Amino acid sequence: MKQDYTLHGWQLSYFSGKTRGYLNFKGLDFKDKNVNAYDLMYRIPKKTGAMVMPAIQTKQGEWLQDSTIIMEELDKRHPGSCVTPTTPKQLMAAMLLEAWLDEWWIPIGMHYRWSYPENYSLFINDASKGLLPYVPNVLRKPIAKKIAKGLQNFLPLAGVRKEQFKMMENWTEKTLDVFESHFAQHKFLLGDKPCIADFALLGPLYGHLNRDPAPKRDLLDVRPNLQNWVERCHAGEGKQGAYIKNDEIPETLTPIFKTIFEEFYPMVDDIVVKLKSFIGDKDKISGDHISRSVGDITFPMNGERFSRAGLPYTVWMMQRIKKCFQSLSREDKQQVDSWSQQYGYQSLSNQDLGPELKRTAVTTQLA
Ligand SMILES: N[C@@H](CCC(=O)N[C@@H](CS)C(=O)NCC(=O)O)C(=O)O
Repeated sequence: MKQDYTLHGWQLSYFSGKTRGYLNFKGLDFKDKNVNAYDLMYRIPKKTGAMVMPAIQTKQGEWLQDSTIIMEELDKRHPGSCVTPTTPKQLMAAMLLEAWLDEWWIPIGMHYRWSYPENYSLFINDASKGLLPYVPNVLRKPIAKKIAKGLQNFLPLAGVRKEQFKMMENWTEKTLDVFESHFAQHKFLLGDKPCIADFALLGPLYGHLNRDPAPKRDLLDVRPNLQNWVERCHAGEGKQGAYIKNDEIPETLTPIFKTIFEEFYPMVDDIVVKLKSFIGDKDKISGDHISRSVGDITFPMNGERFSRAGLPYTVWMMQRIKKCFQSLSREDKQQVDSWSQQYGYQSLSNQDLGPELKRTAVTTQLA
């Protein structure tokens, strides 16, 4: 292996775009390798514990999986240009945005890809070339079509249900307008330099909304500030920049944090309720495996109610944020509290996040 790192991912994959943007920004020596069938079905599961992308392989033969952990770990190994803010409000804001962008937006990305058949041929082409690079098209395309069908079977679980299409589209247009106005004034989410949340925003926007033909035309081509941000963030720009001074959070993001506290928090609360009843009164012990989904959850979306399967993984992400909040000094906690109180949220430490969870690839266990 010539490069320090290999990114195993696809252009069309949500979390690969997030990770690639980060690697570009850090200026790390990496090879961008399309995941092939052997890596996806054999090597990645063996090395990381799940059939998932992206995964990073180091020159020394170590494997890292999970975009959040990849950024955390590589920032430790390469401390120049760290992407986690160090001031309390910006730190918590960036972590919350990341969790929301990783978890809430998945149905949005999937809906705009799979509910519009004009997107399918790009997927089939990319997936067939990626999986079976040396096999002729006539043989590999039917295989990619099968994979597409398999992925579509998961749509209802993710909340991509016909009766919710309009709700998701209204919500998305409104939210993208907020980002469009934000990027008319700022280069990145928290100033002139990207943070973990910028890379997380590449998740839904790079591989899905600005690449699949239907959403690209209808949503991104008409929002040039947002589209320019996708390009510069994925290209790794902003190395010379800095976050906004005095730990300020830009006002243009106020509607986004309103959404996080009024919609995403109730989503997490409902997963915790389902998680607790999943665990029940039985004597569970540390290491017990939790199923990937704990059943359907319902929460507010733009004044309506949205349903999808609830994933304990989301709770693990929020527990990680709560631990970080709890490790702040008293003064720093107060700063963050006075910020979240503006959204009616007394303190980030107030949220009941149930029993402590440990991540195992894409699922969780009791800690
Ligand atoms: N939390 C993981 C999520 C990775 C993920 O969901 N990747 C998708 C492709 S973009 C995948 O491979 N999904 C298969 C699965 O989750 O079983 C990360 O941040 O890397």
